[in-house]
Amino acid sequence: MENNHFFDLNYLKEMRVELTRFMMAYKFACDEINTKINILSDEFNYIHDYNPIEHVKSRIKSPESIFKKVQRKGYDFSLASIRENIRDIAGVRITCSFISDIYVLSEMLQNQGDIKVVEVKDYIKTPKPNGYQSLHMIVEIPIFMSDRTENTYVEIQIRTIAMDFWASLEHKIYYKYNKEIPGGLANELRNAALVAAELDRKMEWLHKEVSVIKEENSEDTGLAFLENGDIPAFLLKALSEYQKRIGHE
Ligand code: 0O2
Repeated sequence: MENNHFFDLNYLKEMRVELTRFMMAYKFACDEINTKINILSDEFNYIHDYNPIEHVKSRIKSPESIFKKVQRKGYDFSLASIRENIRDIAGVRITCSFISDIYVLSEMLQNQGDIKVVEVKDYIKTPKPNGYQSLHMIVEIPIFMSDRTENTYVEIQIRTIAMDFWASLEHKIYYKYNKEIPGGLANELRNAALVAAELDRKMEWLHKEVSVIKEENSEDTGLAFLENGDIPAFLLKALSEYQKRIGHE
């Protein structure tokens, strides 16, 4: 009885603290990545004339899902093995307007000094056979705790609104049919993915055309960025004074 860990109160307490620490690191990692994305988003709102970030969602994988994945992949059940092998416990999904935004954003994140890129899977250049498209990155970031630093993996998925729309419907259908989507439906989903990709290409083209026209107009007045209603009043005032001084009224 004495040797049975499950009746040892101290052992159970230690286990609880260990597990709490383990899951907490992933929550903090999500918070860190969300902060980085919020900073980029605010910077885009204030400095540039449009923001590529449409939505951001984050989630921590449930213990049940972690357990199932460990079992499915045949990994060891120790915390050390789970930490090393299950790299999507913390997940952040960013939805962008255009395909080019996905790559701009992924570069910006990859260039941040405290982010180590471990793996990039480009399902946009090479979609999955079912039609799934998205850019996936596994990154590692340091989480500074009171007595240790935990390097923690986060999976970042970046996709367009059209890709996200497709993926969420496919996800629902996949589970509705218990992971065995009937052939006819799977074909229709593949076709829908092609239509979504075509829509993304068209929207990108339109976006570029509009940007060129905007740039031409802004060269005329030099005031393009005044169109952004989010610019603080003191900045507008300073800019207008400056323009008066250099004779650009
Ligand atoms: P959830 O609920 O989003 O967390 P594996 O995890 O073993 O399946 P791998 O190589 O580790 O494969 O991961 P991969 O291919 O990078 O994709 C993992 C995540 O991408 C999935 O997480 C989904 O979120 C998303 N994903 C990948 N393929 C598809 C797909 O065909 N359809 C949809 N709708 N989403 C996909 P989870 O853990 O499966 O789900």
